[in-house]
Amino acid sequence: MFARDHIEYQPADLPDRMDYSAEKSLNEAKTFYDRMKRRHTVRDYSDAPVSRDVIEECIRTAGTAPSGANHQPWHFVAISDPAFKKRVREAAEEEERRFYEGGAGDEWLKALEPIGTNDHKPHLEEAPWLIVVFAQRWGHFDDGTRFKNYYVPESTGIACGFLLAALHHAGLVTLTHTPNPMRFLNKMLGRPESEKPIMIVAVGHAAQDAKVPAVAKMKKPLDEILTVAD
Ligand code: IYR
Repeated sequence: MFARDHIEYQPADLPDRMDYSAEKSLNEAKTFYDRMKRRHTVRDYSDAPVSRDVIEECIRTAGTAPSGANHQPWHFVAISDPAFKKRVREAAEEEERRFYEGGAGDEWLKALEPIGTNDHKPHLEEAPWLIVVFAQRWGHFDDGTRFKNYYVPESTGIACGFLLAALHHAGLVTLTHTPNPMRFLNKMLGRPESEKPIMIVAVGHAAQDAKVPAVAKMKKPLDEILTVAD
């Protein structure tokens, strides 16, 4: 990327100012909430294709996320090759079988009952794209020596949030999938040891008869998630 050890602080004028009136600000906030509350995690995909261009634009958005020391400690692998998706599905299902057969523990399995998940993951093949998100635990200078990354879980979590919002905004549906452990993805996708797979995001269009778990739409009311000190 760039020689990180040679960058000095240089102030730049704030670009892209948005000095909205209070009224416009509230309207924009409402409009965005209205859009985001229509995002649903979907497990049933149609075979309608999604162009690589859309995926690239959404990953560009993810790449604008704030990160510790602006190190941008993430890498995305976008997969549309059916043979690759099949291999990811098979490996993920193998891990999930262990999870659902008891590895998760009784309390966790009970918590998942209302979500209706199991070890069967056809969406990993049916969705036109899988985006695998890797967190870079450390980076490398051009000479091969390592540098530390900071706030890696927070930074990559924010980038994943941006990615899901961008995909939704583009009219696509997603499923965040976290097989555990996910190390098989490093080998399969040729990613280095410094990177930890944190999420597979299935992306596509919802099947005509797609269902979601009713419980997933029960969001906590504002007074439960917000305390104001004013
Ligand atoms: N990774 C498993 C289990 C799972 C765990 C949680 I926490 C969920 O919210 C949903 C699923 C799976 O994908 O089935």
